[in-house]
Amino acid sequence: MHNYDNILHEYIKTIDKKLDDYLQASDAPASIAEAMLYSIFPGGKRIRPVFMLAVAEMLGGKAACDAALPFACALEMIHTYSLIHDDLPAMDNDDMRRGRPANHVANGEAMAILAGDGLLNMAFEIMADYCATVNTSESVQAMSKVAKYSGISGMIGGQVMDIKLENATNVSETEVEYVYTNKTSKLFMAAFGSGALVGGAENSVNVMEDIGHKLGMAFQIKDDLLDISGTKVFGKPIGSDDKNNKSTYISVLGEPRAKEIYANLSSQALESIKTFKNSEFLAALAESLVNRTW
Ligand code: GRG
Repeated sequence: MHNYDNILHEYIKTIDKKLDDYLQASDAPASIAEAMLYSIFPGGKRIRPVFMLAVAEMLGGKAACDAALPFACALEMIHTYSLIHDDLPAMDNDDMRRGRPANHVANGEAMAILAGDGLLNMAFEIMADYCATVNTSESVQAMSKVAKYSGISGMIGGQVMDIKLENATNVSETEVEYVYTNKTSKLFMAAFGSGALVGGAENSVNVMEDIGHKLGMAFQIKDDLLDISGTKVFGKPIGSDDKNNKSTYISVLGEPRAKEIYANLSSQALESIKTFKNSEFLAALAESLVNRTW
């Protein structure tokens, strides 16, 4: 879809330009600035910030999309910090990320830890500065949501349980669901929920977050399926989950059931998106994400 590609390209260009502005504006020592830039550029799919901008624009128009930009950049910085830390020897110990050496391999472990910390702090500085400028309850709620869903009641909590379940036997579906919901879905929920808040659509926050949850779960199951099928070309090495003895829907429930859950979540999320006006781009984006082969 020609128009879809153009819109996606424009969103990514806007996000990348703003990320660059934020990072260039700091007076940090060159070594840490370079280590932070190393993981932000060239980026990955930018799926979370694009979702946030698309949700805000669908619900609140162009002005809402502009207002969502600081939160979208903050979310991408938090996502990137999590990838840097996840690759460290103390965590998943992966040497490659996005097709090139992981941050700690390129910049050393100390600088990689600090680059992750630097991105996390900068994310909150950006959101706090924006909230102080516009002084609205919606913006403060949006920041709070990003904080909660990336913290111990979200991504960090999911990562903790993921580590605890490594090498465990008799892992239940509920335990894996907790990990997927928190480690992966919560950042998608932050994108959808904060996008709705900044889009001035408080009434739609819950339904948006439900869509984010389902898409995040489907995204993670797809990631697991790609990890075993050997078609993942851009990301962690193939078979990474197996190497780390991760519990996944595939290892706990079997591949056919994992595929069934994935298909149900994807179609429910898509159906729900399509109930909104002006949802063509968001629906196409969600569809391309769940159908990805990379
Ligand atoms: C270190 C606190 C802390 C958390 C780490 C996000 C995470 C938690 C670990 C990364 C490993 C992983 C497989 C997480 C599940 C979510 C996921 C598939 C992340 C990769 O996201 P993409 O595919 O990455 O959007 P790109 O490179 O495209 O940005």
